Amino acid sequence: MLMEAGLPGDLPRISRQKGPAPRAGIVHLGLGAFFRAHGAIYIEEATEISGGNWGIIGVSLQSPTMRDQLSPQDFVYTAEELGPEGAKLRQVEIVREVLVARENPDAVLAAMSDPDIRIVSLTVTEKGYCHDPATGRLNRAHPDIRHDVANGRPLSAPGYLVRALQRRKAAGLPPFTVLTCDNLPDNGRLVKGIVLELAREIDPELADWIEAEGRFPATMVDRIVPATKPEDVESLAEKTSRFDAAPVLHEPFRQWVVEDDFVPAYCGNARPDLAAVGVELVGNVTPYEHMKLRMLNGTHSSLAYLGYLAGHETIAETVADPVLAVYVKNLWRNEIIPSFTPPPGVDIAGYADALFARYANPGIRHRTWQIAMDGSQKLPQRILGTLRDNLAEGRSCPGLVTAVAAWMIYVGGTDLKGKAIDVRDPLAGRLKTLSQGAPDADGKVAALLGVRDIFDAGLAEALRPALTDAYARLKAEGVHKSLEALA
Ligand code: CS2
Repeated sequence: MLMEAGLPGDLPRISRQKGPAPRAGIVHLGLGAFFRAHGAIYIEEATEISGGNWGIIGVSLQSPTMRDQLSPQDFVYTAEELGPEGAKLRQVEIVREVLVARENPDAVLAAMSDPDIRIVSLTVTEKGYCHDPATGRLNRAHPDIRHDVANGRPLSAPGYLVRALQRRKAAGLPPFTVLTCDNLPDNGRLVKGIVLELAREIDPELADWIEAEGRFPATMVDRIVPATKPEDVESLAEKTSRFDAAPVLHEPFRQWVVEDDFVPAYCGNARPDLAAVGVELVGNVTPYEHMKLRMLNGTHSSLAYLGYLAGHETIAETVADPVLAVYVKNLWRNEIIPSFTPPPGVDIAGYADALFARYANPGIRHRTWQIAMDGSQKLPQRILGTLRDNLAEGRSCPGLVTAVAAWMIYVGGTDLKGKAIDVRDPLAGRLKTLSQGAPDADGKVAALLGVRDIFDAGLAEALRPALTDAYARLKAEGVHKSLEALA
C-alpha cells in the first residue's frame, strides 16, 4: 500500500526505455493532456513503424508545471487507457523537451525556426487563438494581440506562429505546416485567417509570403481525455511501483482526420507516416468536423451544463441518470442528426450509439465542471450552428434551447439550489454582471443574448422566446421536470 510506502514521490521515477527519442521535427504549442494522449501517441507509433525524425518539442505558453513535472523523468510519461474491461499502460517517449514560453520566448522562437522543424501543431484550446468566436476573426483588441503586434517576443499562440514564420522567411527557409488540433469549426482555415490578419498588421509582405507558401491543414481530433487528478497519479504509482508525475488517462477510442495538405518536403518527409497508424488523410475534413463537433462536443456541453445543474459530477454519472439518457438520445435523433450531412459511409445512428457507450464508460471520470469551462468559446461551433441550421429549415430544437438556457443559468454563477458556481470562462466576469444585473428571466436571457461575441443578432432574435421559456422552466421546475416535459 502506498500509505505504508510513503508518498508516490519517494518511488523511483519512470525513465526512458526505448533509447533516445528521434530528432525533433515537430514543435507542439500547448502540451496538455489531450495532445499527450492523442497526437503524440499517433506520432510515436508512426515513427516506430516508418521511422523519420519526428521527435516533439513541447511548449507550454504560460505555466512551467508540465516542464517541471516531465523534466525529471526525461519527458517520458504513461498513457493509461481506461476501457470498460480495465486499464492498459503505454509509456510514451516521443517528447524530447518542454519549453516554457513565458520564461524563454527566444528559445521557443529558435526551436520553431529550426530547419528540422517541419510542423508546428497546436492544442491551445478555443480561447488560445485570441479570436472572436462568433465571426472567427482575430480579436485585435485582445491585450496579448496588441502586445504581439508591437513586440518581437510574443505572448499569444498566433503571435508565436507569425513571429517564427517571420524568422524563417528572413532566413530563407520554407514555412512550417501549421497543424491545429483544437475543436474549432473549419480549424485550418480559421487559424490561417487569424495568422494572416496578424501578419498583415506586422508586415504585409510577410502576410503575402505566408498566404502563398504556408499550409494550414484542417483536422478533426477525437479522444476523451479527462484532466489527471492527484488520486490518478497515486493509484498509478501504487500499480506500477514507479512515480510518474504527469500521466494521462484516456478512453480506448481515438480518431484523427487530417486534410493532406502539408508544406512540401525539403528535408525528410513533409509529415509522419500517419496513414500507417490509422489516421484518415482526406481532401475535405468538413463533414467529419460537423459530425464530431455537433454529435460529440455539442452533447458533451449540453450534458455538462444540465448534468452539473442536476447535481452530477461526471458525464458517466449524467448519462446513468435515465432522464438525461433519454434527453441526449433524443437530442441526437431529433435535433443534431437532421442538421448535417455525415461523411460518406458513416452509419450516423451507430455513431450516436457508440458515443453513448463512450460517455457511459465507468473508467473515465470526466467532470461536468471541466467540460463546462469556456462555454463562451465553445457554444458557437458546438450548439449554435446546429440551432441555426435547424431554424433555417423550420425545425424547432427544444433540447438544444434547454441546453443554452442551462448555460445561461450556469454563467449567472449560482446553481439551482442557490450555491455559487466556480465559472471558468474568459468572459466570466462580463456574463455574470449581465445576468445578475437583470431582474428576471426575460431580462437575463435578453442581456446574455446581446453578447455579440457569441450570438449574432439574427440568431439572438430567433431564439429569444423559446429560450426565455426554457430558462424560466429550469429555474422553476429544475432539470428533471424540464427534460421530462421535452420527452
Ligand atoms: C470536451 C472535449 O472538454 C470538453 O469540452 O467536450 O475535450 C472532448 O472530450 C473531446 O473533444 C473529445 O474528443
